[in-house]
Amino acid sequence: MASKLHNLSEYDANSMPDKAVVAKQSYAIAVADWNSNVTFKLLEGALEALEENGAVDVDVVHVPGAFELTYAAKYLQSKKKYDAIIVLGCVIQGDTPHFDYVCAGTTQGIAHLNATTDIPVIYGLITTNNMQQAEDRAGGCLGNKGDECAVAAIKMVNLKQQLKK
Ligand code: INI
Repeated sequence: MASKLHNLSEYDANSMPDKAVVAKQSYAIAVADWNSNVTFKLLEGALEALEENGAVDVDVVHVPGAFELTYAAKYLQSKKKYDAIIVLGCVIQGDTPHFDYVCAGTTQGIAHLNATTDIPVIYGLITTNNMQQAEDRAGGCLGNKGDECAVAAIKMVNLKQQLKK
């Protein structure tokens, strides 16, 4: 969770794998078009952070809303091309319980993929009470969750390679 103490874009560059290693890997990003003013900023952040850390092979697919992210991630996994998949979305609290169902469904879907499959799916779903909180986390005063997800994706691929040895 982003707070005044934690900026989502900050990470220790020394803890990242060698760029030449990352350059050999493939990444996919599934981004939801709902609240695109936020999610496209997350996408920008993720792409920039991946590039900054050496990634050159990055594919992007779009889905209508957060609820479709699980399907996209599952399909991307099945292609057996990607070392990690990042999902990006933004769900903002409204007047009805719809928010809760979309958040829970998406979160459980992604958690299920991580618990049952080998290719890490990185969870870039912003769930906030209002638009300002979302903007703060998409390149605003609390950094960019897209950056955080890119860093997490690279670290998980590295972890998997370490564990395989
Ligand atoms: N999808 C989002 O990504 N964010 C939202 O805030 C949102 N709201 O509020 O409804 C939303 N709904 C659409 C949903 O994700 C699916 O696309 C739709 O239900 C079709 O399956």
